[in-house]
Formats: sequence, C-alpha cells, structure tokens
Amino acid sequence: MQRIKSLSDYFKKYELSEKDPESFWSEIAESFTWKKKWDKVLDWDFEKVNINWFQNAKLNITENIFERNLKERGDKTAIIWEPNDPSESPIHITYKELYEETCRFSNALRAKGIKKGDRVIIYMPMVPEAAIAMLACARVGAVHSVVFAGFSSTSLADRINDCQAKMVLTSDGNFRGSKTIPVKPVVDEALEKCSTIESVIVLERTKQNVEMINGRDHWWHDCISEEPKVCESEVLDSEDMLFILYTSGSTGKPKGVVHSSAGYMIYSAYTFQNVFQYDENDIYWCTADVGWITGHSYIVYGPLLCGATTVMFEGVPTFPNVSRFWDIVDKFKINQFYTAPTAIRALQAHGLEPLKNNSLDSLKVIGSVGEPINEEAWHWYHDNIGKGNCPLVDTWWQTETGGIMISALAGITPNKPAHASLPLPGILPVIVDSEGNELLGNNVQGNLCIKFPWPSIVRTTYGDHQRCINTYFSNYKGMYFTGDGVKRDHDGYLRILGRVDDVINVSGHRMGTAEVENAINEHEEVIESAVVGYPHDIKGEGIYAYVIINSKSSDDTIKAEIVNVVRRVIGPIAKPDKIQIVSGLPKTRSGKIMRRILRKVASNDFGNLGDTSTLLNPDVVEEIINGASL
Ligand code: 7RM
Repeated sequence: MQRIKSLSDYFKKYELSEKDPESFWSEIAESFTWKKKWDKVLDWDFEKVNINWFQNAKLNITENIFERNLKERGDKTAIIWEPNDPSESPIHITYKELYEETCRFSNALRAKGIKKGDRVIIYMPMVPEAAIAMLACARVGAVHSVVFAGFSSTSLADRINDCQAKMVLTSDGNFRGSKTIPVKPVVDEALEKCSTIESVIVLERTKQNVEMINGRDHWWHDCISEEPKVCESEVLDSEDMLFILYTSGSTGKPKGVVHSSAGYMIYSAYTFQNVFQYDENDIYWCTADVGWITGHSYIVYGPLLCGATTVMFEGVPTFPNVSRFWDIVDKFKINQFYTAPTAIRALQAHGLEPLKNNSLDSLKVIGSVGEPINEEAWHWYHDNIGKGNCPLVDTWWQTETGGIMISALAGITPNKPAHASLPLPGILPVIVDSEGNELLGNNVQGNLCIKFPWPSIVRTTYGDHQRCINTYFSNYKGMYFTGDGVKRDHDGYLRILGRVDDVINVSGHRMGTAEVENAINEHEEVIESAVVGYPHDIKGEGIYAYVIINSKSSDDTIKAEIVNVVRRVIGPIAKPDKIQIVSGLPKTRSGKIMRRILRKVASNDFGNLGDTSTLLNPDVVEEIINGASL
C-alpha cells in the first residue's frame, strides 16, 4: 500500500492526483489482488451520475483481506473483541481464524440459497460475528445492508422492504451496559410487514428465550456446524454492489447509499493506512458501531484490508463506569484511538478523576469523526487523552463518500484545533456560494462540494437513481454537494461548519428533521409538527420539536407519548430533547414553515429573528418565544 511519508510527499501526491488522477489511483490499485485487471481507470459523468472506476476489472474484496494477507499475517490478530461485561474474557481472532469462520459462514449463506446480488440485512450487536456476516456476504457476492441494532422494528422493516432483502442475520439479544435488550423479537415484529425474507439466521448471544419460526429461523451455530473452512469466493466486477447503507437526508425517507466493490476497497484501505499511519504491530481501535459507515470503513474493511489488528467493543463508554474507554486503551495497549466528539464531551463532563488510574501511554494517534469537534473538546482530548503528544486527526467524511475525505494525516499535517484541515490526495473540494460560484482563495466560507470523483463515491441510491441525482448532483451543476458548510481559513485549512440542509447531527447520528416530524405526526392527537436542531453541550445538536395538538390530555402526558411514538417509529436515538406545544407554526404566505425562526428560538437567540414581514401569522412568533422550552 502506498504510504505518504511527509508533508512534502503529501503535497507531491496531491498534485499528481490532481493532474493525473488515473495514474495516481492505478498505482495504488496495483497493490491489490485482482482476478482480472481493469481496461480503463475511470469513466464518469456527474450529470447522469454514472461513475465507473477500474472498468471491467474482476475481484473479490475478501480475497484482498484474506488470501492477500494470510501468508504474512495468518497468525496475526485480526480482531480483538472486548465484550460488554469486562469480566467476560476478550477474544483474539487471527487472520487465519477469521478467514475460516468467514468461509464457514459463506458456505452457510450459499446453503440457504444466497447468491450474488441478493440483499442480506445484518441487524446485530457488536460481536465478531457481525464482521464475519459482512465478510461472508462479500465473499459470496451478496449485498449486505447493516441496520444499527438500536433502530426500531418499523425502521428495520422499511429498510428490508426498500432493498427487497432475502435474509436477515440477527441475534437473540444484545448486551448494552447494564441492560439486556431483546433483538430477535424486534425482527419478528418487523417481518410481519415484510414479504421478501426467506430466512433468518440467529446468533446466540444473550441466551434469552426467543421464538423460532420453523422453516424460516435458524441458529447460527447450527448453520455452520457442518460447513467446511474453505469457500470459493464469487468473482465480482469492480462496479458490482458491495453494500447498501441507509442514511438520513432532508426528506422523510432514509436513502440506501450504494457502494461498489473495487473503488470502496481501494479508498477505505488507502485512507485507513494514511490518515492513521498504521504500523504493522499497532493495535487500532475505532469505537463506532458497525451499523454506521464508520464501522464499515474503519472497523472492518479498511483495517482488515491493511492487515491491521482492529478492536471491536460491544459495550458503552459508561459501563461499568466512565473509565471504560481508557481501561480498554490500557488493556490492549491501543496505538490508534478513533471516536466521536459526543463521546469526548460526555467523558469530559466527568472531569479527570476517571483517568487517574490510566496510563494511556500506548496511544500514538487519536481521531475524531461524525460531527464538528468544538475547540474545548479538541483541547481536552488532545491534552488529557493524547497527553499533548499525539496527533489528533479530525476526519470529515460521509456515508456517501465511503471514506475519509478531509483530514490531517497523523504526524504529517500540522494540527489545527477544530479544523479537518486538508483534503486527501484525489479529493478536490470546492467552496461555492448559494448561486454555485466557486469561492477561490483563503478566508472564504460557503457550501462544500467536490468536483471530481474519488473511488468510493456513492454510485446510486438503491432503487431510485433519480433521487441520487437530485440529492447530490443537482444543486450545483457538475459537482457532488455534501450538504455541509465549510470555511477555508487564512492558511488554507478547512473547517467544517455543519449541515446547511434539514439534517441534524445528534451525537454524531444523522437525522432528517422531516423523518422525526413524520414519526411525531403518527401520534393521533398531533396536527402538525416542526423539528429543528439546537446547540447541545454533549450531543452537539439536540432535537427540538414544536407540536400543534388537538387534545384534552395534559401537555406533560402528550409530550411523554410523543417521545414514545418517536422511540417506537425510529428508535431511541431520535427522541426529541425538548417539546413545545404551540397553537401555530410561523409560515410564509406560500405555507412554508420558517425554520430559521424556529431554530433561533430553540437556540435561545431571539435578539435578531431576521425579516418576519413575509409571515402569514406574525403573532405566533411572540407566543413561541414566550413559551420556549429552554
Ligand atoms: C462519517 C460520518 C456525515 C455528516 C457530514 C457532517 C458530519 C462527519 C465530521 C463532520 C465536522 C467532522 N458519516 N461530520 N465528520 N462534521 N467534522 N470531522 O459521520 O453520513 O453519518 O454523517 O456528519 O455534517 O455531512 S455520516
């Protein structure tokens, strides 16, 4: 794998990637295993959104993880698994063992009729089998779609139906902190609304009682018990779908972001290697869940493609106490630690006491992802976890980008607090104003677009290509629009300012305001609702809901019911933090809700509400301010 060694090397590679992207990427691609090489490196069209990397090449990503690594690293630990309960023993799985387990499960998938192109839903806790499930799908050419196990049965059913999945891989239950959460019953409930699922494979984890439906449901251990430890991999085309991952946007329905095989493989591996500057014997830990893109690219694919040792943690940062993260760092002598600002802020709130028995001396690199990291959290993380001598990589990217786009390279790019800093080689960011004019030079602020394809760019939104075009490629002609605001400072370093659309980022989780509104509106006494984000000390953004109701129940009762509806429809992560019952919403004469005003009120920033003269109902603003739930 090509490795950037110094700042001047970075600038050199960046320049090459800009001048001659095809030779730049093909040189990187050469270090992978191909069944057949490409005819052409790149063909692209941002109008019809037709992007073709490594045209007509054939490969299987799992051969690049296993066959390519086994000779040198067969006995090296691939995954260290730390269970929820620290008194349960961790598990170390070597590359050879992971290969064999993946093969056995691949055979099991084939035995249940899974073929290339079939969609398989993975709804599992953070256990090694979740990674094995992903890899086995990839090995047989099935398209996995991991659904975060905290999502409700409704959300799960929506995703199954959208991609017409044939199979669900799940567990009996899930250990999370002091709780044991049922998982299989959620799947059962979802499947009442789905007709495409032929089988369900259930991993035994919590050993709680679950109902197994004859003919449909099978135990994981039974499925693999007779299967051999070898399994021929399916030959895939570069552009064959590797996975679908659902993500929220500004409309109500989550989109199935599609990633393809070759481009995603190359980009996740290249960025992992270079951003974290992984060395052969390092132990790397990313605290994300495999249900999100960060887990896909930087727990599973990127690290395993690079032959790294990657840690998977089943639990939560606060169980059995708030030292848990730091105990794990010391326990496995973690060298690279990658987490989200929300976790940092939550732990920061407990002060330095929880750190007093930890050395953290093994750390070489610390990373941040998922949301803007505020300067205070940046310094706390840098000074107390990195002890002032670890580079902090603030990595900006998205589900749709597949891998890290803008970030310092550990130990190479000078650190600048709260700045994602510089684009990776091959990434051409542009800042545009609302008319789409490119803002050149330094000290400019605007919307972040990317004007050239990179290997792991989103290929389509599953089942609705037009939606992909409309969402990402129509706002600014000839460019991919990220939905984020950005500032280029006087040094040319980039600082991400957060979403400029109706997406809010709650504890690093993307949430469409429309999605939350739709859930709230399911309550039969709700007439209308409007959801906005507001600054939240720990979560980054909190969810503030304005709700018009037609009810005789007390406000407190209805608020509690609304919270429950959202929990049931989406999942606990989307619960509103604040609910204000209102008699009306500020609307323009054309009937559009003026969210700008609602955002200001929710942020306790009434001073300058801006122009309210176009409002149909200016009186309601006063009422909203007076009743604001602050
Ligand atoms: C990886 C991930 C994407 C959105 C993105 C941003 C925000 C992510 C950073 C960040 C500032 C960062 N994928 N975001 N990383 N904002 N600095 N380092 O999170 O699809 O779930 O979310 O997250 O708004 O558009 S995601």
